[in-house]
Amino acid sequence: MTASKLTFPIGFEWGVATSAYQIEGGVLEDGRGESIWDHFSHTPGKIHENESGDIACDHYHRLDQDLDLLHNLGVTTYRFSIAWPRIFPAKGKVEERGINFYRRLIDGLHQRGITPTVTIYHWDLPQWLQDEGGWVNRETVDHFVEYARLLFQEFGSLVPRWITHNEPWCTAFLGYGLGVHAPGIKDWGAAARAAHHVLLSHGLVVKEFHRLDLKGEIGITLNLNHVEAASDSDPDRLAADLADEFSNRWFLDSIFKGRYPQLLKEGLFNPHLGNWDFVQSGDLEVISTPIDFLGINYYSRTVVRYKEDEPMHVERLTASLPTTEMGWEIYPHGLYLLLKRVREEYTGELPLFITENGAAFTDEVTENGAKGKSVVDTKRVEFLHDHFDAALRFIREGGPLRGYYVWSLMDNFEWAEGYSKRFGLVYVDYATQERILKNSAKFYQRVISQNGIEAVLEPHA
Ligand code: IFM
Repeated sequence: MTASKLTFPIGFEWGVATSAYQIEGGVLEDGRGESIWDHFSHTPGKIHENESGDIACDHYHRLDQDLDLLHNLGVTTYRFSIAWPRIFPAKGKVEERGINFYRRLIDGLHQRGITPTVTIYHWDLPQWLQDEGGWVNRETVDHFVEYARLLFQEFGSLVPRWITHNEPWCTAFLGYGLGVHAPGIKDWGAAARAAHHVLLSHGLVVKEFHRLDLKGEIGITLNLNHVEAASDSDPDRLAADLADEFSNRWFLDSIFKGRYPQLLKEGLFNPHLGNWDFVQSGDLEVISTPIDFLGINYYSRTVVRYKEDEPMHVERLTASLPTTEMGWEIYPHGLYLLLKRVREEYTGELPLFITENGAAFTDEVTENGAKGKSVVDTKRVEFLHDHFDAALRFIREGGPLRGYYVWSLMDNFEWAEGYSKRFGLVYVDYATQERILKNSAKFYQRVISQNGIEAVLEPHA
């Protein structure tokens, strides 16, 4: 029996995503400067087993091989980020060799018929900027605009889709609030300030892009969460509202409505956030400069209940559904609900992209003699199938979802988790740098070539 097919619209874009620090390695090559992630990962005790991105997937030295890998997968677009410290290794210094690396990458994609999607900032702030306060310092905003302008001048005619920031929530709150990401600062006042400056830099770069009258499109990628209350009680619903403001509306309201959400302003999160004197007149108009698309990273849902003595009165429940290796609940329906909600409340007919979705599972390489090596990652195949299905439900209701980038092309440096979590479609043997296509990569090849999925996943897949 052949399962029936669920087909995506013609022209739907299929991609994979990576980021510079997570795959490139080559941290001392061609005049690259230090980033906050070099600094942080070299500080003992910050990263799982004190690992770092020094070598990562050695992508910097294996560019052609990895471009062929992308071609082999059949993706129509590739989302990667540019390492700011390769371009501006020191204050006022531009490094041509860094620019040349990305030119080779972009040209190599075009030669293989793959459309580049560039993330301008995926967390690797130059350390020289952190030494001046990083995102807490408003002047970093001007440096970001200068950096983006240079990228637009160099690559503006070659890159049709630009993403200003990847997951500003993580930049601000993991980096400056919880301190579990670089630069490792634990100060919620600083985190709120950093969040505002990241958003401001986003708006100014969008303006700059339009001022230069470039042909492509520009947007931002947010990590959004489907938040649910543990019960219908008023306190639990308030907790869900608070969690939603903190993880979603802080960014959605400011970008799409030009205001910060109400509960935040009423200070329900305080005293942790300090005061809001960093918001200057006109900032929110800049932040809400119209964009051409919204990128959404979706991984899981969050279920919360009210707890008086929790810092934000929000307690996150432990998982009740099966989880990935990250401990994140597997909840594909949340993707559908989230897309629907974002469209209804914020974006209307604005194009949407899933700029990241994927899963970490424990993978094992099997030797099959003459047939070579394989990785039977059935859980990842099921995960992707069910999330594609959820996306398709949204599209069938008229939802303007234009493309999907799976996280990630290959296993890589998973930030504080080091190399312990594997998100790739392609397995990386870090000892030899061998790349091995997992079954999920083969599944994705079929999805792309058929522009669709089977209605019910067949057991062999
Ligand atoms: O690896 C990260 C990526 O850098 C940003 N989004 C989430 C991924 C998985 O944690």
